Amino acid sequence: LRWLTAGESHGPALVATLEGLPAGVPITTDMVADHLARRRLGYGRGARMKFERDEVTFLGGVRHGLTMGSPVAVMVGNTEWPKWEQVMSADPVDPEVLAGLARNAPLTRPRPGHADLAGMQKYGFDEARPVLERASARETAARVALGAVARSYLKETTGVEIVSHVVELASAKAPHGVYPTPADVEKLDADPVRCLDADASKAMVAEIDQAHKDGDTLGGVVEILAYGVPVGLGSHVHWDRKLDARLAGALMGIQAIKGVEIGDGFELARVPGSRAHDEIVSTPDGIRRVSGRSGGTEGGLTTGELLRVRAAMKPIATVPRALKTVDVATGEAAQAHHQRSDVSAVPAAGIVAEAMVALVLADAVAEKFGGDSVAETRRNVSSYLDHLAIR
Ligand code: EPS
Repeated sequence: LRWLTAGESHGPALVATLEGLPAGVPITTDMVADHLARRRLGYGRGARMKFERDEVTFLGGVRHGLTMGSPVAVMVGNTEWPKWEQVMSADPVDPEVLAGLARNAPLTRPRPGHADLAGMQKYGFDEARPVLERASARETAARVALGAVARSYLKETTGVEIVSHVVELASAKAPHGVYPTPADVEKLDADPVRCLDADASKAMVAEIDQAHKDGDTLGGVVEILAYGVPVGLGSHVHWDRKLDARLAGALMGIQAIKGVEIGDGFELARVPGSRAHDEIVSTPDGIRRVSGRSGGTEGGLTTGELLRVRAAMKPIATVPRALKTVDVATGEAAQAHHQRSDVSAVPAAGIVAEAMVALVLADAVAEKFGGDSVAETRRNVSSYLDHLAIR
């Protein structure tokens, strides 16, 4: 599969294309809109989530609710565009008109933790607008749109289902080792912070309330689970074919993610080998692992057990109690630019992470099983599973 996104935070729309899917994947505007709505959930999001709407339009690749095998193109329109039409116009705008717009004031006080400063230096801009417009996590709406297509493909061809939950928010933690299933998604989406544990959820909400009062922002950890992943996605034979490497890269590519763990991840470095692996046993259901410490990958291949990955999000870098910076127009010490911000976007990051995991798994399924129609891919999947020499 190949996929790309384009579009700026305050542009007319985000667009995304996905090439390489077979024909016959069920997908509708509503299916995409549902996932985009899930991405807007979460206690601690800023004002923009309330007034802005995502408008989904398929531009290609889908007919009557099914993919056609041609590239899928989807547009996520931004209802705030009329306010930004001049500031973000693709065509030149009269400089006098621009000068009169408060929204167009040059952003010369780069925010620590954002792409602002290094982006200005690298691309030769004298203010941060052209950098932050693309660096913004608004772009994740385009990924979630494609993720909706990828997860439908996965479900149709392999039965894989993806669930995420928030396991840490600042110092509040959900109990370790409790994994939500697809049956819990509705409950998770109804929780203010998408946490399965009611007490931990309350503690997370309290953390957000306190940070809000303090003019601060918070990060956290999301865990993504993929159920029904067949054995043998990815490969041990080369570094860039290892599924865990591909998952880590995809998750690190989400704005504000600073760490990724597969299974018990860093914790495995702290225990001896006798307690770090998943012993193999024969059961009436076939060969199984007795535990899930590896997160469902060994040697870069999926094992057929529950796939489990975690991503750590740093606190939002637009801190209301603005951090120290330098005004690049004057060279003077200054306070970083701040207009508004989320206190925390960790619950939303979980939805974005689901999309990234779906895209990585869809890529690995397409590579392993091929097929130009969903029916053909399904036949290839069942033939492979039916002929596994060791079970
Ligand atoms: C974002 C900052 C905020 C978020 C935005 C991502 O926007 P603004 O700076 O305009 O208030 O609301 O996220 C979205 C708009 C979205 O749809 O997720 C950032 O700096 O990454």
